[in-house]
Amino acid sequence: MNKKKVIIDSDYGTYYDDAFALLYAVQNEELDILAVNSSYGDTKLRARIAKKLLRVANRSEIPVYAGIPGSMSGGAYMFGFEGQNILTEEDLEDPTLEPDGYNADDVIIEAVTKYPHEVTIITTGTVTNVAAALIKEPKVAELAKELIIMGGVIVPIVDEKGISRSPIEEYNLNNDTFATQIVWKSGINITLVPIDVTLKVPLSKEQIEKIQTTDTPIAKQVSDIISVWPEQEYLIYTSVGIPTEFTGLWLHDPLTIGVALDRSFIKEAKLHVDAEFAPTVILRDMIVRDDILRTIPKKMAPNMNVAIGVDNIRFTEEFTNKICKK
Ligand SMILES: [Ca+2]
Repeated sequence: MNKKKVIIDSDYGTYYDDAFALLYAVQNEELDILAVNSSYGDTKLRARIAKKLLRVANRSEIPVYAGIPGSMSGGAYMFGFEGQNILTEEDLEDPTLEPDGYNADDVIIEAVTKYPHEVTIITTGTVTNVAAALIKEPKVAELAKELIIMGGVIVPIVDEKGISRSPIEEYNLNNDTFATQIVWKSGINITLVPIDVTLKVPLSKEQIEKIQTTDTPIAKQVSDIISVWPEQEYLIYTSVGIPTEFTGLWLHDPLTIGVALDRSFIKEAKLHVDAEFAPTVILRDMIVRDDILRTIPKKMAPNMNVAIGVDNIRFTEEFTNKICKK
């Protein structure tokens, strides 16, 4: 089988879904995962989380590289619960869970140079490591097959209560605005999977139950992560000044893996998308506002592929089945 070569670059630990994405990826034999990179904030800790997840999945042969700590835009948030129900106290000291290297950006350059036009880079955190690779070696833009990004907001969505569930300032791109602009302008072949589309793929109650009643190491790990997510979500929202009840388990990051596997999961459009940022990196999620579109200049040529719809039932079923696969 001609496997699809991918690098998965992510901010493991903040939300549940990076872990879900990695565990979903390793359950797909058609993916050749060349490397797993960590991004944003404490990348050493995030790499350790990825190492542990790969150990749980019995895929410790996949190398994990810590990326640039913090962000290019200065500062980074850590919530303090990163790795909860993934890393034990012993895991924090385990030398076999140290990253395989601290040069995620070089790993990107090496992979696309070794396999020109074959490597799909998937980012489900900030694009810091990709930006660093592009600064060191601008040819990465031409040599990479594709960059699939979970991030951004194209069409804000408003729920039945009238609350905007798609943040005005989407987390991944906003957490490193400098890196985002480098990547945007590089000419690399981008497919953007924005949060307004990933908010259409929550796991259903039945799908969660199926995972919770499946007795495999991977399904059990996902269940353990699910069990602490309501309290983590509460902490995240209250830390940005918006108390909320538990809302859902969206497959934000796993959808990028789904797109790498099968593009028919999404409906796509070629759009010109620009990045708009607030003058501060303070999160201002959940502002009620439904009158904006993030796609701007009509007269400008498209600069990326954008997911504008998703086959949510087929994707969430596929995800659940793969997580529960023996
Ligand atoms: Ca993420």
